[in-house]
Amino acid sequence: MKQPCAIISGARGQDASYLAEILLEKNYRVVGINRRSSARDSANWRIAHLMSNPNYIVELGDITDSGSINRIVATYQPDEFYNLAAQSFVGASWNEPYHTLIVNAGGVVNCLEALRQVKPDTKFYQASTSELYGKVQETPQTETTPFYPRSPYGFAKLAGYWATVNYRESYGIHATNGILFNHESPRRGLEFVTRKITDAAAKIKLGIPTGYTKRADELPLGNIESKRDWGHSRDFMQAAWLMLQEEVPNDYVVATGKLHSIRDLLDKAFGHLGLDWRNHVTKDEKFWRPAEVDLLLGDPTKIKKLLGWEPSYNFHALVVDMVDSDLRRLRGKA
Ligand code: NAP
Ligand code: G4F
Repeated sequence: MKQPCAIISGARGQDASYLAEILLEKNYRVVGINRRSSARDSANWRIAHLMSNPNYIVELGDITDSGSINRIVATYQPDEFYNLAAQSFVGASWNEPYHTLIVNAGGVVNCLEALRQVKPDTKFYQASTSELYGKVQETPQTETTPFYPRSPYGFAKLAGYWATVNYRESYGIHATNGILFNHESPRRGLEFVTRKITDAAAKIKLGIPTGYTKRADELPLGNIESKRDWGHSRDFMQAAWLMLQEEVPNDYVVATGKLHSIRDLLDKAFGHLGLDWRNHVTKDEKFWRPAEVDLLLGDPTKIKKLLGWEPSYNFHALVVDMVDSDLRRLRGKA
């Protein structure tokens, strides 16, 4: 049997690192696309362990540069293309709205065009998001819930979502949207609230300054009233792979179906280390957003029924995994 080949854009990101592991375990040839970074070695920390695998190749490319994507598709003739590249931080999207639009919408069109022109039978996965629901119109959110994005990140991703549907309907491309709710892991970026909390809790436990203010044990946060449906990145990338194994392209919500507040997260993370977060958390306007998404809760019935997907991590296991991992990483620095 011919060895399958998959391209993953945004290869050094959280999700791409887990997806590459999943595909390599299935004997794929994996081509990761990374944009140039002047800090290449430190930027590649999530995929450093994959670099010596002969089935893992890294190519320099940027999804806003159509020439680079066309070249990579033409060279590798992939069976599957996972577009995970994005300006993925909602908070930053108000500071860089145009850049966010170009990457999160224009970049999707570049990937789809490359496939249409060069390899139209490639199966395409678009990393869509629960941020499309924004100011939610019903709860829980399903594949048919109307969208109401609340940020430049959200409205750019909305265009990416519809570009994916449009290339499916216009050209018959096997193009699928995974509408993924928040998913985290020990590899999550430190700017996202989950990892910001688990990292700070571990630092406080070990007596290492959190680094936010002059007070060594302070954790400044924004709106801690918001609620999310948090799962694990590895489980969610398993769902992405399952979607592209289907004959017919489709759009799927991926979520745990369980709602938790940031207060629950603080209780769990600090509590796991015998700490009380109320002694450390302060409010800082800087971390508030011009428009907030108060609540996101997904209904994963469709993917469970049609693809048999089940998450293996619950909220407790996810938070404990993240806190323990931060503790292990930081112990050498205490
Ligand atoms: P992440 O860790 O921020 O990874 C995104 C990657 O995209 C980064 O490595 C980044 O490169 C790369 N990138 C940014 N602009 C690029 C460009 N123009 N060309 C090529 N690469 C570019 O995010 P993630 O959590 O793994 O998320 C993966 C995807 O899923 C994103 O599209 C995100 O919007 C979407 N999503 C995530 C979640 C979630 O909860 N994690 C939920 C729904 C949807 P640098 O390392 O150079 O910055
Ligand atoms: O962790 P967050 O930054 O994630 P957010 O905005 O939900 O976005 C993530 O999930 C989306 C899927 O729904 C993805 F599409 C997106 O790419 C990203 O992965 O913020 C979560 C909540 C927000 O309500 C925010 O206002 O936490 C609140 N929050 C409160 N204090 C904070 C902070 N968020 C951050 N990042 N930092 C704070 O200090």
